[in-house]
Amino acid sequence: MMISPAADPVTTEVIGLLRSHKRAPAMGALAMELNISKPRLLRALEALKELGYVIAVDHDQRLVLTSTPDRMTDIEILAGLKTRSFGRHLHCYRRIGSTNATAIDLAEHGAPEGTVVVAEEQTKGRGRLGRHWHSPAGMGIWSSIILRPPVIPAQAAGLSLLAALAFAETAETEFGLEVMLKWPNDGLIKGRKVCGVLVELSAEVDRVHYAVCGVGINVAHGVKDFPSALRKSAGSLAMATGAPVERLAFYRAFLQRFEMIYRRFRQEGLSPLLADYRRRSLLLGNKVVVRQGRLKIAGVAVAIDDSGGLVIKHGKKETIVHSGEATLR
Ligand code: BTX
Repeated sequence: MMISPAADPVTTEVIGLLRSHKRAPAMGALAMELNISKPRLLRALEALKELGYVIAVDHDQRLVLTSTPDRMTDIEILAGLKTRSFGRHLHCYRRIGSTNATAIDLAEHGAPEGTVVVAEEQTKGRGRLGRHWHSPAGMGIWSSIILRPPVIPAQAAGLSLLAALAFAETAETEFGLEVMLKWPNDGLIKGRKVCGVLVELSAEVDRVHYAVCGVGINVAHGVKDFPSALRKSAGSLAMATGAPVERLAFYRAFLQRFEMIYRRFRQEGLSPLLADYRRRSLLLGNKVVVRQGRLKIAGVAVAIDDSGGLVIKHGKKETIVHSGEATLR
């Protein structure tokens, strides 16, 4: 089900007014100011309360917005979002199968670059290679962005690296955390996976039609909120900082950062951005195994080349891999 308080112009106006006044007018005066009936205003206030806004009435009967919910709704994401295209078209859901699946559907129907699908909960969150991504309600940021980069498919592979880099830079800037990137697309903090990226492409040999860049960020989980199989490997921003983390503020900062990185990628390609990725690489300089289906490549990760491929040295030979599951040996 979609959540879109912004779709109702009255709700949008009411919340705008409440936000901009420490003490907004009393109910009757507010209805007059908005040129709506009092019952219509009451309906909008009820809808806002249901979404978790706390609106008090002070001794003069004036309305006071005392708190806003940390919910991934269009109205809240857009409040203070400083991007040109990322998130300017927003599809917010309470519960969805997979934001990537819905974004692919929207992209097929012509949704513009920067369109975002975000959900409070995913019931069929996708990882890479058909794996599952655990995405419980209210705990994380489960979101997909539609991109239409003017590149060939091989170049679009770099988008996974850039989304992971955007996560790392956001977590560092917002919280001073140290993030390591496990090629190609895991964001780890204190050895635990906090962020995963799944890029799905529609392309012909010479041209990408669109890329859907799905990003999952664990925000509020404590260890016990993960299924037992993930308790040793997964982490969240709250676990890393040791304090509650507001999803909305982090998400806005992430969208801004990712848009900045992506614009540079469109103008200059991947290679100027890779230094920032390499600095955070968990694998470089270490013994690794990369599995690609049944194929297993073992050696030392010596470089990430300018196309984003991992260069593995074994004996005197070097192999460059562009996809796969890497583990430290
Ligand atoms: P991945 O294949 O690299 O990681 C999936 C693996 O990670 C799983 O097999 C499991 O071991 C582990 N895992 C599952 N859920 C979590 C979690 N919440 N935190 C840490 N580890 C986990 C990574 O795939 C790509 C994930 C992308 C998820 C986003 S969410 C929004 C978008 N929509 C969608 O369906 N997928 C993407």
